[in-house]
Amino acid sequence: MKIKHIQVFVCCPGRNFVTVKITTDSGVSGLGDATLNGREMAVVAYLEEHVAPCLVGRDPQSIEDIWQYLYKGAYWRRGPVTMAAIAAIDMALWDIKGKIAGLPVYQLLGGKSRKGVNLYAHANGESIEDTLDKAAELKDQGFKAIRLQSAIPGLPVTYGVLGDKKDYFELQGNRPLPPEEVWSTQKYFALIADLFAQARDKLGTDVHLLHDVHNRLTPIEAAKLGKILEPFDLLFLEDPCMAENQDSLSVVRTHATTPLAIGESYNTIHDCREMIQNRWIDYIRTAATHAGGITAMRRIADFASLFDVKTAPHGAPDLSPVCFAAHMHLDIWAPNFGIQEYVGEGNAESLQIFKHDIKVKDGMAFVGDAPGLGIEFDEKAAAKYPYNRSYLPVSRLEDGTVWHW
Ligand code: GCO
Ligand code: MG
Repeated sequence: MKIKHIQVFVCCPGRNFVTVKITTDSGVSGLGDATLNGREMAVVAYLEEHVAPCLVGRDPQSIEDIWQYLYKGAYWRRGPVTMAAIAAIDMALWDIKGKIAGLPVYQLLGGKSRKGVNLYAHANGESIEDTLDKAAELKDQGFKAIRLQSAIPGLPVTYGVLGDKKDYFELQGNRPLPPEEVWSTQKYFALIADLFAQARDKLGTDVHLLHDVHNRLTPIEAAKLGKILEPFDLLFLEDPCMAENQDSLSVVRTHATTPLAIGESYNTIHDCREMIQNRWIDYIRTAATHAGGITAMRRIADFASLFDVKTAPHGAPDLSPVCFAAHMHLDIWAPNFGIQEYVGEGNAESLQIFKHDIKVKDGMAFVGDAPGLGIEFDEKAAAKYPYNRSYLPVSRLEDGTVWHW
C-alpha cells in the first residue's frame, strides 16, 4: 500500500480549522488536524511545500518511521508549525491503520482502560453570580468537573469570559487583526478568592473545580494564588505562570498543595520533561494537534505515568473535532488519564462539516467503535466556509506594557 496524495483543507465555520486528508492507492483515507490558531496558513505551506511531496509513494502503515522521518529527518526540529504538521500526518496515518485493521484507534493503542472519558466544562461569567449560575446549570446537566472564569471588575475584558459572544466557540474567532486586552494582577487577586469561596458555598463539595490563569502571574504570585486557593480544593490550577523556565513551577510547588496543570502550548515531550520528572505538575495538558500527534501523545502519557502525572488534554474550540476524536482514543486508553477539557460539540456549521459518533452524557464522553478515528469530513460543506484571517488577543498591563496573554 502506498500514499497516493495528501490534501490540506482550510475552513472557517466560526473558527479556522486546518484538516489534512491522506489517501492511499487502495482508496482508504485518513484525517488529521493541523490547526494552529492565528498561524494557520504557515502550517498549510509547511505541509504542502515541505511535507506532502516527501510522503507520496511511502507505506502509510509505517507510522513510526514517518514520524521520525519528519521530526529527525528535518534539520530544523520542533516548534509549533512543524509539530502541528507532523501531528496531522500522524493522526491521519493512525486513522488509516485503524480502517485497514477494522478497529477503532483505542484498540490499536491497547484497548479501553475505563468505560468513558470524564470531561470538565466551562462556566465563564460576567460576574461571580453569573459564573456560579452557569456552573450550577452545568452541574445539573451532570458535569462533575467545572472550570470557573469570571470577569474582573475594573477591566474591560477578561480571559475566558464571553462578553458579547453567544458561545465559547465564537470567542477568539473572526478577528482580522489581534485585539488588545488589559490585565491587572492586583484587580485579579481582589476577585479570585471570593469566586472560589462563593463557588464552594453554592455548588458544594461534590463537584471538581478548576481554573485557568493563562500564564498571567509571576512564579511567586502564582505560588501565592496556589496557597490562597488551597481551602477550596481545586482539581487543578492551569498555567499559573509562563514556564519557558520550567523550574518556575518549583517555586509554586514549594508554597502550595493546589494541583498544577500545564502544557497546552508545548510542542514536544522535551518541553514537558523537566516538569514531569521533577513532579512540579500533576496534569500534563499537551494536545495531539500541537505536540506531534497520537504517536507523541502516547509517549508523553507513558513518560508522565512514571512520575504519577496524569493527562488532561487541551480541548479548546481552536482544536478541530478531528483532534477531539484523537483525544477520545488517547483518553479512553491512557492508564494515567486524568480529565478531558470539553467546550461543547461546536456550532451547527461545524457539525455539518465534521461528523462523529462520540456521545456525551452526565459529564462523560463515550467513544464509538467505528474503525480508525471515527470522524468524517464533508469537503463540500467545508468549502462553504472559507478561511478567515483571525488572531488571539494581545495582552497589555494598565501602563501599556505587553504582557502574557
Ligand atoms: C484553554 C485554553 C484556551 C486558549 C486557546 C488559545 O485552556 O482552553 O487556555 O482558551 O486560550 O486555545 O489558542
Ligand atoms: Mg488553558
